[in-house]
Amino acid sequence: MRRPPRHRSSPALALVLGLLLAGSARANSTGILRSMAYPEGVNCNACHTGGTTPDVEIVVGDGDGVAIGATVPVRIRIQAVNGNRGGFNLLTSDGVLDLHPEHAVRIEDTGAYAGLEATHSNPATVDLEPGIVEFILNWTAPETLDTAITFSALGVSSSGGGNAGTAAGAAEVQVTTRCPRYWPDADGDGWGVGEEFIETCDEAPEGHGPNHGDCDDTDPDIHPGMVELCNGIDDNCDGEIDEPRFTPPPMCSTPGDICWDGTCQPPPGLDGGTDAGTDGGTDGGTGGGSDGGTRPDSGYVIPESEILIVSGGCSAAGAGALPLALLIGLGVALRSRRRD
Ligand code: HEC
Ligand SMILES: [Ca+2]
Ligand SMILES: [Ca+2]
Ligand SMILES: [Ca+2]
Repeated sequence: MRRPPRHRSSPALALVLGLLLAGSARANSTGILRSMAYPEGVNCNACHTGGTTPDVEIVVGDGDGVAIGATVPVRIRIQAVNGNRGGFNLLTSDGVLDLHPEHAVRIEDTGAYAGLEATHSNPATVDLEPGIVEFILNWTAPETLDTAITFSALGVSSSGGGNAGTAAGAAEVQVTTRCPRYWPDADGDGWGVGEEFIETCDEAPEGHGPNHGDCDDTDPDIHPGMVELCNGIDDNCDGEIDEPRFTPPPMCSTPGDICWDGTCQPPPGLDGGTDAGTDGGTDGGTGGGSDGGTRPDSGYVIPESEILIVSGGCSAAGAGALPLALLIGLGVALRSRRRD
């Protein structure tokens, strides 16, 4: 562990710094709270030195105001100028910060800053987007109309090597709360269509829903956030049909089965044929195949994008039946999706 830089300074300051370090040395890579670990006004750059200052961006919701009482994601985006890791501290003037399922962060839950301050619980890496270290948390807006709720963040860009050669940038945004919006919703599933909406703090207008982005406004079982079923239909409106195809439960109840052509079936190459081709197409393709089946050749390498987190893992029987390429693919996907 690297020590923070020495400061040529007064004994009083040295004492303060000494106390600080005693209290916060362990807290560094797991995040620092402004309210707790060091006095207000002390920036991350008191200890993070020698690096390039990153641009930091705070995005609250879709950036177009937040409905009173609504919960929206807050993203802290740090330019990865000193390496591919980073940390942050965020303070808001109102509402309540909370965890987002995609990211483990630390929310201050006691004292004057309870629910108003968050820090990283581990340095995050460049993940979602090249060149950007991003943290995601949730924020619930207050029930009052307010045009000036402040979010301010400090974001450190680092490389995994401690505090040397790192630096923090700062960002601040003002967020407005407004009345909820409602979109025309014919099937009554709460998800409307189109760009036009009604904004009102009164009751929801007839035939309108509080969300938008429905991709089939005639079927209440189809809308964003729906569980994707193996049925040849895009149930969750993400533009993809029957994803993730290669996840055993819950997509397919039989361990080892995959979703192919809208039904759960044994994985590629296991339809009783003899095709050992590698053309990635269906059996009978140009990989030397001739088994007449409808699934890919046994040598088909499953794209990583088609594999999502396997909750509960594969059963031994299922795993034994999977081609090597699929197992390697699963391992890669699991590792690349583990975030904190
Ligand atoms: C009192 C000194 C001090 C302050 C203030 C401080 N840090 Fe640190 N930080 C350190 C030290 C020392 C390390 C290296 C040891 C460690 O990893 O815990 C470190 C490590 C880190 C790391 C891991 C770096 C890496 O990639 O290895 C991150 C991220 C980080 N700090 C973020 C922050 C942020 C964000 C702030 C401001 C909100 C902050 N730190 C304020 C001393 C400090
Ligand atoms: Ca609808
Ligand atoms: Ca889908
Ligand atoms: Ca489906």
